[in-house]
Amino acid sequence: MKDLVRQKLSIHVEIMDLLNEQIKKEAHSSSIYLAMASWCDHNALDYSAEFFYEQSLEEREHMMKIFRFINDNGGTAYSPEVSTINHEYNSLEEIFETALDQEIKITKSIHNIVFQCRKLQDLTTENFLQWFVHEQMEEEQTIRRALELFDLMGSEGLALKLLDERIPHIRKK
Ligand code: OFO
Repeated sequence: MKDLVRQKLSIHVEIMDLLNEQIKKEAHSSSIYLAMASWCDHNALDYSAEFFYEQSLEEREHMMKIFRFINDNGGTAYSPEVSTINHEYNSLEEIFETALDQEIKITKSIHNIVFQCRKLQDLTTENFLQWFVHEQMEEEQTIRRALELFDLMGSEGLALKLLDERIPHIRKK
């Protein structure tokens, strides 16, 4: 991008680059969750499959929010490439543990951009990212609620089926 155009951005140039990195991370999350939905579908865990289909869509929406924010503020958003998506899992519990790790990584990444915004006095982006800070807190809580179910109910045979039926209730309305 030409320097003059970059100087006209209402968001800081370094922050815009971090936001483009975040677009890739959100796209990656969306694809990871789609692979998880597929695994659940193949293992007849219908409610968990629905949860991850929805989660995948939400991550795409997060990606689009950032994408539009960059373009609306005079920057250039880059369409992300996504690679190396794991499709092999040993259990539903492993899937939710992996999902929690992924969300924690995303939370750290969002917090890092907020810290950089403060350093560079980019108040516009800091304000925009507050929604994501809150969203991440909720997403981590939701997945932790799923993991608690494994401790409470177990994960073999009928217990797994019953646990799967509880999955639609882990999101707070
Ligand atoms: Fe949960 O990752 Fe998006 O923000």
